[in-house]
Amino acid sequence: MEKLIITAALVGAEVTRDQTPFIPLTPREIADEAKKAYDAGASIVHLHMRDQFGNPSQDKTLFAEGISYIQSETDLIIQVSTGGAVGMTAEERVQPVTLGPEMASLSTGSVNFGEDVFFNPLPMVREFAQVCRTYRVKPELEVFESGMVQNALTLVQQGLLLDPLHFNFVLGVPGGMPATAKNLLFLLDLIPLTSTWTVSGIGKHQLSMNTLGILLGGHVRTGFEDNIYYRKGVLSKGNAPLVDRLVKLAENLDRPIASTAEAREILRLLPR
Ligand code: KMH
Ligand code: ZN
Repeated sequence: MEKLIITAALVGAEVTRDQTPFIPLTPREIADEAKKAYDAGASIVHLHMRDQFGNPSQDKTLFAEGISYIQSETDLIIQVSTGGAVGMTAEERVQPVTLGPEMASLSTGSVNFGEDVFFNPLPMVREFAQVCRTYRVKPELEVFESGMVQNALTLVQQGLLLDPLHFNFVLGVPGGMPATAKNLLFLLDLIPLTSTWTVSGIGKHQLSMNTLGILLGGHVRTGFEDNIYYRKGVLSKGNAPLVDRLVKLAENLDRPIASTAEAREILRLLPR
């Protein structure tokens, strides 16, 4: 099996300070959290930003500030979000890709998202894929339900996504595909053999989905965007403890952790 790539999704768009005092909000706090996750063993950070009021923002200048702190202190692979928060416009969402990070998330279809809809019609997905190509940014294809794999393969046929693809199966979002082993195996059957993949489990499903990812030879995403608890009823005191428990688990399961250089090679990221 390949070495294990751990992604830390540090912030997300939905978690608030009321839910956990440990969520980082400012670019400085997010960068400090990134450094701790890096020291614990993460090689990628999936980034969202928040404005001065703690609300989700895709403002390019906030991303530029956070990324410059992170890059001065770590060798982390930066993956910006193009998902932002539900209700944002396409123009708002795509902004951070124009900074030319190594990676960006790209959801390849719409999905119910709790009481809302996370809106990703195909023309918007095409546009985001095109911007990624222009800035030589590798998309991480965010899959919340199986139709999104089909859409990704359509974009490959249209020359907008290039082999090898990298998928992130985000399982357990209310309205999306439930976080079960059967669903993960089903999704794995749909993707091209040349693909790499990672798995994210929402809330209490984070650890079980990550464990499956380690066992099945995939990669794993952890962090506050998906889950704020270390165990039932106990908040995690940061993103780093969530990364650290995966490092320990992977060691026990004989799966070495990828360095940032190794992760770049596994994902075939373009040199910067
Ligand atoms: N905040 C969610 C609506 C992504 O980053 O690409 C979408 C999301 C996906 O977080
Ligand atoms: Zn995200």
